[in-house]
Amino acid sequence: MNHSVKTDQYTHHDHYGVDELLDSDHLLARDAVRAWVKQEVSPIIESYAEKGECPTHLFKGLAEIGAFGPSLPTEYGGGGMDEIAYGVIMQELERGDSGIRSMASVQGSLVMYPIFRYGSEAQKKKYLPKLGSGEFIGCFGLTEPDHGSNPGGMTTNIKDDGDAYILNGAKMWITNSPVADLAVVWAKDEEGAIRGMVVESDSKGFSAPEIHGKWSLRASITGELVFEDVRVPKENVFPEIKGLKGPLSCLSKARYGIAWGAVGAALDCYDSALRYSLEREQFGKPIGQFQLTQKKLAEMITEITKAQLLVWRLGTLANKGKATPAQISMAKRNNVHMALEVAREARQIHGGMGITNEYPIMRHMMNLETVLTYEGTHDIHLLITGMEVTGLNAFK
Ligand code: TGC
Ligand code: FAD
Repeated sequence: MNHSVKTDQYTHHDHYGVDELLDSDHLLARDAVRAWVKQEVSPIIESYAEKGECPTHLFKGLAEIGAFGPSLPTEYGGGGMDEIAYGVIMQELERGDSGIRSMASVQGSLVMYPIFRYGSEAQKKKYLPKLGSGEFIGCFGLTEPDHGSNPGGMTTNIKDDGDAYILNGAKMWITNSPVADLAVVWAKDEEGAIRGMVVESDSKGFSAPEIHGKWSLRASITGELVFEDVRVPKENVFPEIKGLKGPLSCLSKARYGIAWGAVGAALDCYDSALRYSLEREQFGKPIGQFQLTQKKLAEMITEITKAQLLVWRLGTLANKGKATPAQISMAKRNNVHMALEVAREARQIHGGMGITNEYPIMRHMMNLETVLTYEGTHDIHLLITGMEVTGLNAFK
């Protein structure tokens, strides 16, 4: 398929000297990923999004720039960096496109991380190096057709059958499932405990039909997972972890990356709007000279700056192992919502041009509608914060 090519004019915006809070490794990682996005993603992304096609050839490049599990140990296929490096990498990827960041989030935080954290030594050795190098693509199956915000209600189940379990059920909205070599799947055992396992996609009874018709995250591939009497060898089940805290702890890792990533999408919208406001003239002057345009731009960069500081602080807590799930929820909710608002304001500044694929705005805006919903919806994260401040649980 032919894809048209675009030039990326992005320049970085840092109004509070946040770069001074980063060390040389963070800056090196950030600049390398930014250069890769400019060269490999920006020229083609509008075209792939328009056609609703995933640029799967980028998986290898993502592996090469260290986007899969940046903060996991190198001996297990990760990047051996800290949590802030992981964050800045996600920010640069999502500056390119939320779907590209999704490719990396799922592989690193929802497939490699659970195997690293909960897998047996044999599982780690078998899967992590190949996932880290992009030789294997993974996906994460938690959500079901009837259980999205409430994954604890899942009905996908395993039954003991000697040296294997028999897996039955279905998962819905699974990023990368149609192209995955393996899936990390969460299912209930015969005692009703949630267990995690690695299911290889060539197993008999495994299928992953693609979901079509998305207006959002169009450059990311999404599918179902259907299990019909799939035999899962017992050695593929995570040995110790039981209960919802298994998958939720992986979500904490991925939500952290999204909180950083959303700032990237916002920065790209702001950057485009600022440049447009200086170039576009109406009534004999640049539209950036009108007070109402300046109000929009000033508010956008103020909110972006607050979000940059929020994730930097979250990163310093994460580096000490002290970032709580509730703190991560607050940052994910705030930053994704902020990015969506920035995209909407940027769209207005671009006038009619803002609805076209000449500019990245509508693509980011549509992508962010998914980001607002997956990994816990905006309102679920609000209720997590509400629970923390009141001590009262709205879910029970
Ligand atoms: P609840 O009783 O509160 O908790 C069950 C157990 O889990 C523990 N826990 C966590 N542990 C680690 N990290 C977290 N973030 C945790 N949140 C809770 C909790 O302490 C408890 O432990 P224990 O020892 O007492 O058993 O569970 P609940 O059933 O009441 O549900 C709470 C709720 C609603 C907050 C939770 O279920 C939730 O977060 N729902 C949202 C579901 C969600 O985020 N799904 C995401 C699917 S994956 C996805 O979207 C990938 S997109 C990929 C991409 O393309 O980027
Ligand atoms: P529902 O849970 O049905 O929610 C519908 C509405 O009800 C929402 O507004 C919600 O906030 C609200 N609501 C629900 N409960 C409450 C409550 N207690 N109080 C107030 N309001 C409430 N999942 C995976 O497992 N793996 C993936 O890789 C993955 N990738 C995805 C990719 C895409 C493109 C999308 C769109 C989703 C993906 N998801 C994935 C699923 C995603 O996590 C779910 O869509 C999300 O958790 C919400 O579930 P739901 O869509 O079933 O909505």
